[in-house]
Amino acid sequence: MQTAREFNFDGLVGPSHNYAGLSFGNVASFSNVKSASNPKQAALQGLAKMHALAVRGFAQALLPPQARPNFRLLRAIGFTGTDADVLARAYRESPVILACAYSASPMWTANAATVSPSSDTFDGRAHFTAANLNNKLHRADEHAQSTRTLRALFGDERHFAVHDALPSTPAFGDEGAANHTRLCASHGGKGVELFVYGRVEFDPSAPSPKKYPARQTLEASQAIARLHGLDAARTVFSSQNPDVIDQGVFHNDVIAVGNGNVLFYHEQAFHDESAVLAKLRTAMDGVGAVLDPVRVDTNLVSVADAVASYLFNSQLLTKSDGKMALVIPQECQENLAVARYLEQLVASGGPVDELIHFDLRQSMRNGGGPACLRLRVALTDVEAGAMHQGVIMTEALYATLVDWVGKYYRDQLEPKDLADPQLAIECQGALEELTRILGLPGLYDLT
Ligand code: SUG
Repeated sequence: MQTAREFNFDGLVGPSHNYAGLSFGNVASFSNVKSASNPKQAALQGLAKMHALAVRGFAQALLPPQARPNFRLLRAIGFTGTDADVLARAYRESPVILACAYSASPMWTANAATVSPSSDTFDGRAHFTAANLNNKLHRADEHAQSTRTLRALFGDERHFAVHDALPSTPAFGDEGAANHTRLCASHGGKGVELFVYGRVEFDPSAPSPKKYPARQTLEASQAIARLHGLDAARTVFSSQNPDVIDQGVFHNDVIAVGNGNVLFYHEQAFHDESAVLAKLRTAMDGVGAVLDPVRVDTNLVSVADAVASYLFNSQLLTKSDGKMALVIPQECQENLAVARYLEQLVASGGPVDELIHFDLRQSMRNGGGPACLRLRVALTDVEAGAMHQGVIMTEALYATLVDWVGKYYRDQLEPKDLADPQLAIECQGALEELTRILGLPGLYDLT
């Protein structure tokens, strides 16, 4: 077994971070629609998390923002003329579609792709499949840039395979790593991959939510397992509890998170809790790991409190002493029930003995917590050396990016500002400089 580390690739928040209320089923996105955002603060909050975790010795990198506005989308639906004409007419005729073209959503990189480390796959390479995110117009085009970015970072085909997104049709609705977690004895050894889906396209009798959409299908999860060449004995598919989707749990990472042999989850997360635990135990037995379930009962934390605080949208990080830290948003400490639960969790002598909290309010107001902001990629030392190095968080990169944000980002953005042609020019200038900072010329397809 090779030594391996889990890198967290956080999404660098882009200069047009805004609140457009585009995600039906995501309570925070819906409740903050059309409020003013602060892109500068959003980017600095995200960078502060990356920096603090890198300083603590966790492997930390970033994924760059996507080009905004998405002129390809606007032109494809009939807005023509100069860039300024396109923006003015889109704002006049369909401000919501303009907001889609300006969406902040690529910052939540847990939705960029599903990742299987090399120790799990048939050909010993790390596999990535960009998520098609086809449930929402504002996210449905992200996969093109996500694929391009992942190929720029993980271009060495001796070690990495980056697959195109699944066909963009409801049967293959795929939201990436937000509905996927990996359990193992150690990151470098074989693992068990758990895929959680919200509905089954070709089985109308399977559980599905009534009110809000289920974004991930079983068919999509199965396709990814096939593409990545996962071993069936180490792959578990489980249905999310449709009732919690209807309470605002639009991705499974809003109600469960796994790391190492620990599954931290809410009692109501799964449609059939005992079946999923039994399957995980059997599969983990095959890789020499013993499941350590940390189950949170409804009488301690309700689903509503979990959704409001994002307790489960936390990062579980293994420290050098083998214990785990839970990275939480500060909303967890402001929610009485959750704060009380967390106090008891760290005192319980269980796997989690530390809480690290961050102010991520700008992201939280759009329904994105610490776990949404990062894509996990477990890499052996050789693989880590083979990926593009310019995105790894260092003191120097942090300082450069803080200056860059200071130079290009506004500290207030209201819905009407999306019509300002100057904003598009500022975004373009910022990304041009970013490609130089990160050493990624040609990252964006601006044709
Ligand atoms: O897809 N919000 C994102 C939040 C994604 C959170 N990711 C994970 N749970 N992994 C979404 O709903 C809101 C955009 C807006 O309304 O402006 C948005 O897209």
